[in-house]
Amino acid sequence: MRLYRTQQGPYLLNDNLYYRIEDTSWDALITREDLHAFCRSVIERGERTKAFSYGTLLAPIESQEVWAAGVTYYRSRSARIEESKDAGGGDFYDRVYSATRPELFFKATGARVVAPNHKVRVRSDATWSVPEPELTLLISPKGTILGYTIGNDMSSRDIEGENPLYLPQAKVYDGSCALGPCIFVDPEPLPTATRIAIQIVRNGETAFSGSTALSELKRDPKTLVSFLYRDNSFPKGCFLMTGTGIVPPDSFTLASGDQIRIVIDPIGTLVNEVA
Ligand code: DO4
Ligand code: MG
Repeated sequence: MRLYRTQQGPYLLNDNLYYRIEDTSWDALITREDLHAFCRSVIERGERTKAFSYGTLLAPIESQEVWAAGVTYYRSRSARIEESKDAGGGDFYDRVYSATRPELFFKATGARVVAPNHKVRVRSDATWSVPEPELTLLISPKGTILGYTIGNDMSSRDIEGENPLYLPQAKVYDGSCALGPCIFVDPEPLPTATRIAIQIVRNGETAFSGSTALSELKRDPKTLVSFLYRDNSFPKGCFLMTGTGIVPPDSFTLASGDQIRIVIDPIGTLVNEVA
């Protein structure tokens, strides 16, 4: 079951059939502890509707915060050790990869999140920018994983590589976070065979493509949530990006007009262009 936030309100899609969800705010809907059972009850009522127009799609977030986990894949650890080599910061990435406590950082508020088919940005003072395709958890106020969406944790590698203390500037700026296209509502963990794939299209041709699988994710999503919710309350729930396992080669940097396509079955495809 997939929940879409549109300009006309929330829609549920199941088995190619659409259902309109009336009389609820997005916040109230996606923070329901019984979200899965509620969506089932909408389907059982059987009041189908026409498909919504994909042009009216909004990011699937309202008042929630977006947080992100880092260095949760070996590829992210190696790329970061390499990019921070000249600054002598490499050891921290190796240590956090194997430490019990994960790296968690604040990424965005709902109002800052870019919707599907809208433009993400690279920083004007960065020279080396990449997208980070990440499985993203929707977590209830009580800390239950209710569903999944696709996240793009846009990052400035030169700024982070210069000094790890610059991480917030490398990660948090206008247009640096995209989520969508929907919330895949499932109380069960996604299979470890689930693939995350990215394609970056420049002038009609693939400039970079790559993929990974959830089996490469070093941390259990539930453990990431338990650290995030330790001494931290989220009355409106929260989204947590689980880290990237795909980093383009060092010669690659994003350019204006690039189209970023991130696919995670069974969630869908998140498409954004670079402004
Ligand atoms: O350590 C810095 C950020 C890591 C990150 O965003 C990732 O691994 O996805
Ligand atoms: Mg990331």
